[in-house]
Amino acid sequence: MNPSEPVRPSFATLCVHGSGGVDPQTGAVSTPIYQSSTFAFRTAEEGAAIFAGQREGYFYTRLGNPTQAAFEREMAFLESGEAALATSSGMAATSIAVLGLVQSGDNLLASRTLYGGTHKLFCTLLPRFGVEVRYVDAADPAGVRAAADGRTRLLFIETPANPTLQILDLRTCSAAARALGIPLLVDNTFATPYYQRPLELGADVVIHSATKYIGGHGDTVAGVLVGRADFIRTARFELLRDLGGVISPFNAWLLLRGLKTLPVRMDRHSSNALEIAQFLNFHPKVARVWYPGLRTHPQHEIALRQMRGFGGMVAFELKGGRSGGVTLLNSVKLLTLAVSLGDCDTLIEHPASMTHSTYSPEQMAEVGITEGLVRLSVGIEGVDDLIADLDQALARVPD
Ligand code: LCS
Repeated sequence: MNPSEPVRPSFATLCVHGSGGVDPQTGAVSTPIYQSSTFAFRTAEEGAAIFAGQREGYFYTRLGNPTQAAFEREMAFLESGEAALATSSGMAATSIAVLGLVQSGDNLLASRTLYGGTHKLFCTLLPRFGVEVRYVDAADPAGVRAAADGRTRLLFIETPANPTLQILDLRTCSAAARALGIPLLVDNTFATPYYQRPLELGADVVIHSATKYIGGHGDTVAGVLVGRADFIRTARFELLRDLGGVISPFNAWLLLRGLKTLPVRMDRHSSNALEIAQFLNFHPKVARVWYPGLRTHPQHEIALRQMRGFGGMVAFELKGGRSGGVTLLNSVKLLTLAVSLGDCDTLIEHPASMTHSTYSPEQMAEVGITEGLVRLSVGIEGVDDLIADLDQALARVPD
């Protein structure tokens, strides 16, 4: 290493200290919450110049706010991107990113296994505006190429995918997108930038439901986009401005607070999840377990190459199918029967009837969302307590 080069602090240090340090005006260690919808101009000329984009400055919180900006700076830094845009939800981030790139008559390519809300946006809303979504096996570059034409504007993937934890090779996907001259958009919600940084592997835009691990406490709905400065500028001033899915300053502050403990939480989510996956793997009532950290996971090698850890999400297939799943969900005591993920609390849900009920039965079959599939968002509780609860609930599932 060149001794004159500044040493980049570790990811954990960056999470705690942020990219900006203490508030320069007041010395506040915790970023202040600028709970203001509007910002005064010193003169009419200054107001006109800021509105015209000729001068930097805050003027209205839908278009920027210092607390939002602090969170955006932090996310851009942690994801190795140039800039970020915070939004009111993960779905707002996804819709802004996609709508910024397509027009009526265009099409986009998407991997088949996606969060149910994203899938619904692609299957129902986008077609109403003349945008066709073509589902592809994103692991197959020839198939991706064959599905594209002159009106293809982007490739959208999720890895690890919700709910089956399928892993896509980010380098392969980015090479396929590059060959077509289209951007690769990656939903990085499950991995977080602590475990996976798609922009470093050739992706163009990273999307998060910050509701999940970024916030980390189940108390905030929010999203964020990270990418090149010009893309984010367009997203802010041409999409967010019109669609209005802005994050509140208080929620941006909650996310900044969440980021400070991201690595500590992720390490715990991950080690708990691995132990639970191993426990389930040997359980007689369980047919199959999906966790990228298990050697039996079909894309374990890819996960090892591109992720620094495997995260807190586990899916498993009960031998007892749907009725086994219902019994299990109704029998847990410590685990919480709820959707969402990435909270400190362990959450258990049934994708086919809950998060992915927007898929048709044929689409579910295609991606392996069966009636017996159960999804766990493993929290940070004591893992022995979690295993004991799963054990007693599985004992009630009929053979
Ligand atoms: N991307 C992924 C991978 C998600 O899991 C979700 C939400 C979203 C985007 C959308 O984010 P939101 O607008 O909710 O902040 N996933 C959910 C889930 O699995 N259960 O409830 C919500």
